[in-house]
Amino acid sequence: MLKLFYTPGTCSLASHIALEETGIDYSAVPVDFSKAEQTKPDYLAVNPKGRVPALVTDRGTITETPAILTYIAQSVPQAKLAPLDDAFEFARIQSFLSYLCSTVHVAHAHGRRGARWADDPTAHEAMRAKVASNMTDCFQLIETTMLAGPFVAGETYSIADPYLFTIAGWLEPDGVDPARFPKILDHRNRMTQRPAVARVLAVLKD
Ligand SMILES: N[C@@H](CCC(=O)N[C@@H](CS)C(=O)NCC(=O)O)C(=O)O
Repeated sequence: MLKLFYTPGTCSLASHIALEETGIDYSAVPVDFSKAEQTKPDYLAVNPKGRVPALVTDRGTITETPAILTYIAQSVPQAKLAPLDDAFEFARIQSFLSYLCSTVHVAHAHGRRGARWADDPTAHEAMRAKVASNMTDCFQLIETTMLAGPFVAGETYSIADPYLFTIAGWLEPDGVDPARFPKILDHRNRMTQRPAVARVLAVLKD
């Protein structure tokens, strides 16, 4: 059985929702950041990167959200979470996942995790000060050129949707008013109406 290591409020939400959408049996194990569990030997034995998510399979552990999402879509093809038999459309989904992972998530992380990139507290402050404008630029691009609507790939729901939903949830904490992005707001509302999303959010509240 697949086992997902997750932390509420983090990017692990995307993988959590995708697993729930498949309907397969899986277990979800919380990693408590308030106790720095991600840095402790027990968790580092699961994921030496010290980050969530990590997905433990019977063949080993997968890290990195795009890889986990793709693995879920390919392992449970009947859930139809990606256009597996269309190389071009699948590449477009992968392109979207990569953008969220390598650009948008990193822009967000500059607000809280500046110590990854600099030791100087004034540099941390300078990084924090850029988060709202960087996130605005990223979401403007998504709104106008990447989100077909109503879902990322158009009418068909895919693994790109829980990932967008997850990262769009960081707009307000990053000081960006989501009202300037009507398609992204509509996407967020549609997502919260999905039973799988509601079930995961209920688990995270407990
Ligand atoms: N590129 C990784 C990023 C994983 C990541 O940075 N996760 C954050 C939560 S969103 C984390 O575990 N942070 C813990 C820390 O920095 O100590 C992915 O997409 O899965």
